[in-house]
Amino acid sequence: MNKKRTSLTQYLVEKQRTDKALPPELRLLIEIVSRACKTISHHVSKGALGGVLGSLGTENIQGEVQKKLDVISNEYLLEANEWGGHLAAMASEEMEAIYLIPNRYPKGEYLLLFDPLDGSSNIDVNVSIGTIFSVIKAPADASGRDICEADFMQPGHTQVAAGYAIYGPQTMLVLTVGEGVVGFTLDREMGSWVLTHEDLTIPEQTSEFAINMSNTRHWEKPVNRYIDECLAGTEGPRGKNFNMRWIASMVADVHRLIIRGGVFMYPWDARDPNKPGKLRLMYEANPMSFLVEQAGGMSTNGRTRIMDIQPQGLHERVSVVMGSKEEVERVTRYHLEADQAK
Ligand code: P6P
Repeated sequence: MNKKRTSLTQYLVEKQRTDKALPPELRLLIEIVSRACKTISHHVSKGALGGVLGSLGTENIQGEVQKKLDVISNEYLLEANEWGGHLAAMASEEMEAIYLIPNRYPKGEYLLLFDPLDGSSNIDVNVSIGTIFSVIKAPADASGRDICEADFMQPGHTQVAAGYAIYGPQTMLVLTVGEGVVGFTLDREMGSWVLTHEDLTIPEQTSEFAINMSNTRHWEKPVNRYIDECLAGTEGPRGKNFNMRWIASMVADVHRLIIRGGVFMYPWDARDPNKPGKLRLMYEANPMSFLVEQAGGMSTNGRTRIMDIQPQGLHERVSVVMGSKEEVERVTRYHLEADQAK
């Protein structure tokens, strides 16, 4: 007899029975997003055969070249979620303004934010990419009026669910509703998400860091101090050797540290001093921080907990240091020591 397989639906139904953290509308939202991710996975895996590679010759709100799959993925998530009656509005990396639920559909109490296809610069070279999503509740006073961007300006600790789908050798869905982190692997033959990682936990210690080293000369001194100590290996103050990885796809780099530990860093750098960082707070750093903290890790902007940052704008950027607790604590301590020495 094959080992019993728990589907995403069964996991959510059983969680809903035992746990207030999963109201029916939130369960529906997660199932619908997971179904959209299955569709995106299908198109991503077709690659050149599906005529979906390459760029559109347009730019998104971020000023980044839009890949065909960026726009296709965004449309799938909008179409999948707009009719269900569980959402009041959506927001996406690919759209400047928020997306209001059309009046022909009922509205719900949740706000969904997403990066429909993160790491899309990797699409054409067949490297893992992913979809990141974050769920918050619409303000209580929002019922009966149109949602506005200000309603999305909630710190990351207000999230009620977050997750990502990673389109790699396997397609996986990694999810939290605030009670730990679970992982599902897509069974393509059956078209179902199967629970394969019941309790994802990040080791507090690690010997692996992920950062784009080509920016070394642009970093703040505390980042140089931390990385230099890692590179000094056993002869340095850390007394151990470190390994480095950089996939340049946040979903893939963070998935690795959730599975086996590590620290992921995209710090502020002097190339564009007015930008606090490259990654976006609302639909990249916050959902990933929720998952990392729920898996026992830590996530700061180098100085303060990312999920305590009060957002000022839908597409604002943030410096990111997240992963194994001991390393994030060290990087953050170095920043605070440098500030005190000023
Ligand atoms: P760089 C992808 O474009 C992304 O937004 C993240 O997924 C990734 O971590 C980062 O940018 C990579 O940036 O500067 O190394 O290309």
